[in-house]
Amino acid sequence: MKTALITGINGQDGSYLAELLLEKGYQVHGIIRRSSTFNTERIEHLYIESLIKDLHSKQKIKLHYGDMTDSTNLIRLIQQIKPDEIYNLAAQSHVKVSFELPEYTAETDGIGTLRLLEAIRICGLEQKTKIYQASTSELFGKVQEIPQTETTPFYPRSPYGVAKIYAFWITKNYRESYNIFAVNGILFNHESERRGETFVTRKITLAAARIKHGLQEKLYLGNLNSLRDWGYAKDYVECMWLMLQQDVPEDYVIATGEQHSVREFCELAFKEVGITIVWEGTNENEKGICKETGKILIEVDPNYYRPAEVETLLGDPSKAKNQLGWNPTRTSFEELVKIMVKHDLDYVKRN
Ligand code: NDP
Ligand code: GDR
Repeated sequence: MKTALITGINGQDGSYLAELLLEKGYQVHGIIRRSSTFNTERIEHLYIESLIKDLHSKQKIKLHYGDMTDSTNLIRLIQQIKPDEIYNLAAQSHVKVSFELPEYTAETDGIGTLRLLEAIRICGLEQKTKIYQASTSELFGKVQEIPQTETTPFYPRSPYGVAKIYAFWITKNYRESYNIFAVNGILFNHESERRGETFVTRKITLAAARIKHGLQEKLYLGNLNSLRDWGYAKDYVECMWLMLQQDVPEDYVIATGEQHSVREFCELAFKEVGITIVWEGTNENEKGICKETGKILIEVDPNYYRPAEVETLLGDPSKAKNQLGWNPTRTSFEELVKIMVKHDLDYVKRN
């Protein structure tokens, strides 16, 4: 039985990856942070299922308290677990918040990765433990080439992007210096019904559901023109695993190769709840109006603008397609929006 350690196991990606690895028969260890409220909602079902299924044998999922800012904790856990694979998904992952918390973001997202890599060395696991680093399309930032590939130059536009660029290079450097099987997955935006509620897609699908149920009046957004290459998180975690199953450690771009605007995402999400949005005005005065009732449902709030914006991202997943045999458009953009809205209509009703 292989053993995996997932940092950020209770996040969106961590929860899907834990499901996948359990299905594949792994013993899964996960790091969670101490919190004053419960923070394991996304993985509770796994924990309970694992307990029931394996009542008399070894429990397949184990959670440990930890933090990417605490080297002693990371070293101790890696020494105890001696994982075959580490998936480093823990991060302060909100780009806008990183402008408010630049130092903490650097500590967690940048130096945190170094701490894990050093822990592998300190424990003498260079030849045993493979490590996946959650790199991001935010590295491309102010894009230098369209579409973006593994060779496109980086130009990050936020403290988050800058912290992740350190993590990218230190991962590559430890691969080259110490022969550790360390890879970067340069993943473009991926969403799901488990997406954090302050990321734009989930904010929109939740608002559409609440407005439909009469629980919210309006949705306030920032940059509606922003273009993203959005995929489905459940499809993307499979690539993380595939990257660690290769003979040679390499970095890969994971994307759909399709681009849509925030505005388009709104139109589609509202259409799913039976509302047609028409737009009036420009820039800060732009409004999304319900065609059926004439009510203003979407307004721009400049508070959601970022000090520096990443205007457009579009990935070229050819390498992942050819080398990993991965299908980039398993879940289409339209299906993704449908899945999220359907979930949120039920979720809003239940809550
Ligand atoms: P989430 O924000 O949903 O999850 C992040 C996880 O990291 C949470 O479990 C969080 O714990 C944990 N975490 C945050 N800070 C620390 C810390 N100091 N120590 C330990 N754990 C910490 O992110 P996603 O699942 O969406 O993303 C996973 C990774 O992939 C992240 O590294 C992200 O930057 C990266 N990424 C994501 C993309 C996306 O579109 N989703 C695209 C490209 C890269 P808690 O619940 O306690 O906050
Ligand atoms: P992003 O995702 O910054 O790409 O980072 P987010 O959903 O936060 O923003 C996408 C785009 O939408 C614009 N936008 C808004 N964003 C938010 N959050 N809230 C709003 O109200 C709003 N209005 C418009 C943003 O300006 C932006 O252009 C995500 C994270 O998961 C990162 O961790 C990951 O690395 C990248 O995707 C790839």
